[in-house]
Amino acid sequence: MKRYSAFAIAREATRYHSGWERAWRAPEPKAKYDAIIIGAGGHGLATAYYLGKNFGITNVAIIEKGWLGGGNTGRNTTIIRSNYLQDPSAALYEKSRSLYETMSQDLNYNVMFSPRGVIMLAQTHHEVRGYQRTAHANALQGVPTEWISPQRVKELCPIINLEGPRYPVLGGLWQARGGTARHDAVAWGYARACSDMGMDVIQQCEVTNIRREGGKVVGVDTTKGAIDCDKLGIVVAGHSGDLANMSGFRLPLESVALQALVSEPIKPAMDVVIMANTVHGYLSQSDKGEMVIGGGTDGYNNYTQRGSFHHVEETVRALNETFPMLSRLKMLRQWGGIVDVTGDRSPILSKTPVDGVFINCGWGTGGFKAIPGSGWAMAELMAKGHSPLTDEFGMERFIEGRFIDESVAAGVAH
Ligand code: FAD
Ligand code: PYC
Repeated sequence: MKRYSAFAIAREATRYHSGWERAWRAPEPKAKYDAIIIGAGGHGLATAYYLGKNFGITNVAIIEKGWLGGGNTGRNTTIIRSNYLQDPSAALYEKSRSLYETMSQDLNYNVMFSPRGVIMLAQTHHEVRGYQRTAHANALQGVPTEWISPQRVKELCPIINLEGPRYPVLGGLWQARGGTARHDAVAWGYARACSDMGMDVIQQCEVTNIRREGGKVVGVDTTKGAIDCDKLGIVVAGHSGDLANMSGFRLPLESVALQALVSEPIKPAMDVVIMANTVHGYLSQSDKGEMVIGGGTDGYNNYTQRGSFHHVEETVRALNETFPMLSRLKMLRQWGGIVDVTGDRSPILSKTPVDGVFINCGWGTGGFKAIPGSGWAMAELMAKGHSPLTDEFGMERFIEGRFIDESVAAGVAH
């Protein structure tokens, strides 16, 4: 595949952009692969990419029932940070954040990583204690974060109102190298790189059954026919429960909709990301100028990939106190994704009771930031049967009572 470069853009500009190749092939499935990944979201594609890049396993298919990146990966608000409390989480999320730093160069695809900084506001004394504790934990883990005063919050984000009548701003947890990236580009960049390594990204192909023989996986049935494999990775976020059912085991998670919305575009108003977890709202500004806004999950389990009016009202009402300028903006569009939430708000990267079947799920409301690190770790788990980054995240932790509690870090969304 030809490399993207400034030279290529100049060359194509002189010939009406007629020379660009397709970014990835659209193959029909082969009869058999060494490994199949179900789900062409960011986590599935990244898993396939690192199987090839780090372990030379390229006879791989990534099977997607819709279009690649059309699940939560293309619906999320793109906040990237690694300010988690527990050591195994910090290791995984910081690995991921650091891979984002060089992702555009590694994939030869501009994912628009923007380390503009993330503030998690403290608006109750409980949150002050929680975030100061996280800042201390991060210092021990080697993750650069900092507890900052209300005045520093105001310097970093002049449009904020520190003196809200109910929840004045008492400080914040600041991660200067956190930020955002372009969500579609992350999926597209990985898909292009996978296709370039000879992998098959098969879209519009739903997996309907997992075939097993003697407790071992032998293949999948799909809407494009049966496909055999030696190893299978299930990476389907909100549909993980369905795929686990097909494999004959159950998962300790719930599926629920998480919604977001954007305002009309305005001139640059803020150049950091702010999360206000007490009131359930968060905010950043996209490169197009839209204010990107989200709140908490729907209060009931559902598989709805769409927005609802009550959510707009609740979320914008919550944020208006702290960002009064929002009250003068028109909201443009809203949407939803189905997120997969575990009891300890930490993911599952695990072997399963079926030999050869591995599962990557439970990222809930916070898995975009984790895409490269999760793919890196999951590929190692699938290739070698073990990864230091996934050791603590096995599904057996829910039987053993060995939870990795990240309810404070997951914050706004649960
Ligand atoms: P997905 O991108 O959902 O991919 C799974 C794929 O599996 C889908 O494309 C689906 O079609 C496919 N699939 C399902 N069943 C089958 C089947 N039977 N056969 C074939 N394919 C199948 N995270 C952050 O870190 N920061 C944020 O700011 C953030 N904001 C969010 C805002 C919203 C509104 C939402 C919904 C989520 C947000 N998240 C955020 C969470 C993040 O989006 C997810 O954790 C992450 O994208 C999950 O990626 P994935 O690849 O596991 O899943
Ligand atoms: O995990 O940082 C996050 C997040 C922000 C909004 C939704 N998830």
